[in-house]
Amino acid sequence: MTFSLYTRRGLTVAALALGGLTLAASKQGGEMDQPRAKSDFPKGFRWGTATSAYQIEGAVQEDGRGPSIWDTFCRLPGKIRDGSNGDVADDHYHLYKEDVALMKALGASTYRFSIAWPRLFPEGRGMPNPKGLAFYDRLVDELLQAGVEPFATLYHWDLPQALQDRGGWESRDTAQALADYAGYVAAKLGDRVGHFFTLNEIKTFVELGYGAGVFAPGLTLPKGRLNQVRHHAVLAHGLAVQAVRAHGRPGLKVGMAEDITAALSDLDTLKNIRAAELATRELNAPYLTVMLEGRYTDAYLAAAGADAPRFTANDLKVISTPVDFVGINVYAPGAYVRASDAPSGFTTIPLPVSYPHMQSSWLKFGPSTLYWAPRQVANLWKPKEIYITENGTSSADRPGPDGAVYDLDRVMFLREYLGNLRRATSEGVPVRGYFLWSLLDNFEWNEGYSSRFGIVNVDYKTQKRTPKLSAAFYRKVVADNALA
Ligand code: PNW
Repeated sequence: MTFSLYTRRGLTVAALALGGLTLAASKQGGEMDQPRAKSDFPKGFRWGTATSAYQIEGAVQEDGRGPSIWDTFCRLPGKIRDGSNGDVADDHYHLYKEDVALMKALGASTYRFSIAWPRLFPEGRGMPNPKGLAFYDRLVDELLQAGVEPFATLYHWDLPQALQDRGGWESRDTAQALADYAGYVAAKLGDRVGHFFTLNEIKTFVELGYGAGVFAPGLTLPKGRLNQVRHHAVLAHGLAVQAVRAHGRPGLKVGMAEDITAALSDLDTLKNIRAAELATRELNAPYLTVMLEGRYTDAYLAAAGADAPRFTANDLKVISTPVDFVGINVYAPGAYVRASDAPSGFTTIPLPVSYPHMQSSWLKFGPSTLYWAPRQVANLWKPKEIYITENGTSSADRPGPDGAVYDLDRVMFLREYLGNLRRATSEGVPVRGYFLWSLLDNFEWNEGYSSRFGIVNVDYKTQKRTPKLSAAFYRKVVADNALA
């Protein structure tokens, strides 16, 4: 590639980003712009972006919203890297129309957002707050008007503080409270929202919030109590699936949006591929595996010993209530393994310290994870439909002197991961859609605003939105339903 070509394309991209996603690049001519063979995704494949309430909405004291565990946690000194909180975030509560317009400009046909439980039930249960629901009524109507199909997550980590005060996920009652809230939402929004996700990434909020203590509510529970928290959370999922079905219209679809720990094999021989699949089943034992099989694996129960969760046979039935689809969040390889003679059938290969990662140190670069994870889910559990409910990356991107954001690392990441997703769909793995995390830079939990995952830059001082290079990239993928 010559320098002059780079410059020319650079300028084109700058105009594009500043001009609000008008795609002029293909009109520029030159050898780089010749049409190439397209690699298609299946017809009707759903392309979207994803966000969550506490990370973008702000307006935490408005219209009767009650406090959540994240409002409380952010006030604890030293817990959030930049000392920030979600009080204002992207001010999406007020700017949602602008944000829906961004989605429309992107050409995305779907949007995954979450509903803030403490807006609807400030105390977690009891009397609903109609003003809280009214916001999601407005948002859903705006989306539908823009031709964007709403996919709603019921729980993206913002537990009402009032419920935490009564034990939070250590209490079995919290699972029932979530189901009651889920049924209410399905009754009120289910006429217009056709897809619901129960809980987002049980694994992440349990491990980091109740185990490591680095996420809200900041607890470091001993093993037995932690296993009980895991159990209550998957129980909440099953109860919520039933509640959504009981209160929503017929035909409405419901499933999970779980962080899969996907094992990759070090060398893809048939034996190793099988071992990796076994490893994935085992590594997700208290989460996806119990939700989809209705049993805790023998190895999980044996390893837990006296610390195993207390449960009934009926609990397992509820937890594994059939779902309409499996949603998986896929960012990084969960482990590298190979076949072995050990009882488990696999052994784990350590990562070299030089193994590459994106801006976030946990975000190891492993594009083939987006091939193997859905393929393993399809082989292990045979779901009718799979959604990639999150995929994306952080980047230390900043607007340049020309105002544009050249997040080339994110474009590279998306191109490689999507190429692997396409391999999966072309082999018949039933992936029906993909939600890019995230539409906007936003409040990245304990990283505060220091970590940016958006394809649209947010200037937190002015709330100005500027689509990045990756937005132009994604817009073209969506328009072509293909990778160039
Ligand atoms: C997911 N980890 O969180 C969440 O669903 C989003 O809310 C979040 O913004 C996004 O991924 C990006 O982080 C995770 O440390 C947070 O392995 C941390 C980890 C994984 C997922």
